Amino acid sequence: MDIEKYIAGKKKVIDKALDRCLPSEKEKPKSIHRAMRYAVFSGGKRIRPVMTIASFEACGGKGASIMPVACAIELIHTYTLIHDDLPCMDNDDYRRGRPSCHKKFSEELALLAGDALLTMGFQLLSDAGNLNILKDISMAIGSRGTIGGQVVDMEEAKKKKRDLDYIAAKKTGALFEVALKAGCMFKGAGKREIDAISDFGKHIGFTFQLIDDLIDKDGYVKVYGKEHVRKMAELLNKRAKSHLSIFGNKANMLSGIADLILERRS
Ligand code: GRG
Repeated sequence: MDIEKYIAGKKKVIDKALDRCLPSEKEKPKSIHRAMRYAVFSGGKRIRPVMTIASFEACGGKGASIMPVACAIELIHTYTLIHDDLPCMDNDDYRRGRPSCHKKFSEELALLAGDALLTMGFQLLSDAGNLNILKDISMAIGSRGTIGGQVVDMEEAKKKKRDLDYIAAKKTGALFEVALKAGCMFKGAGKREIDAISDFGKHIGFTFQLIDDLIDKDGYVKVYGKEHVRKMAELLNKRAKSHLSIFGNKANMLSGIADLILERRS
């Protein structure tokens, strides 16, 4: 199947599932439910939950049982974006071309909407009923994962020499890796498959960050220059895909996603 069609199809299914699990805007307290929905339905690519589903399928999984895990990953991702935009963090007025959550609502509501999405992510993970996944996701997004990456990014923002590898691995890479690993674990795959998917995740998480830096002319691009960073991304893409060989054709969609990440221009 064509990769773009595959992603568009999965995105529709994910959006429907997210719509079903989020409280209605009419439910009390309406303000926070509006803020949560505003942040979730604002044009995100859904690349992480698509990868969760694609890794579940690469391990032989079929059907909708993976959806709570996929939705949890997207809700957690959305929480990080809301909090990242807050005045005390990056202070961004816009996200995905629209006013950021705190600009549209208020700082207090945006903070709480982020907290509520994170909490709902864990609620969905408990629905999925796999304690190992719950533990891995908790570790990936805590102070040794995305939050740790955010802290180092924040503290080193003005320094000349920043630990870009740590920031990329934790702030961006950890959620990519665990999104992929969770799909595999949910199918009950063995250690060999889980390790291969994790290695794939590490490499494409890093590629995603390099491409993001190329788009923003920031981070690695400031240190190494455009051409070198593009070459690094191409190499990482190849290495990422080499970890998929044990899955044969079943990993075609994951491989296609890796290529799309490399080709992203905006
Ligand atoms: C816990 C406050 C807090 C932050 C955690 C992940 C993170 C750290 C902050 C997010 C901000 C950021 C720019 C991270 C780098 C990764 C990245 C480019 C995220 C955007 O991901 P896309 O492009 O987003 O997949 P969409 O809009 O498609 O959902």
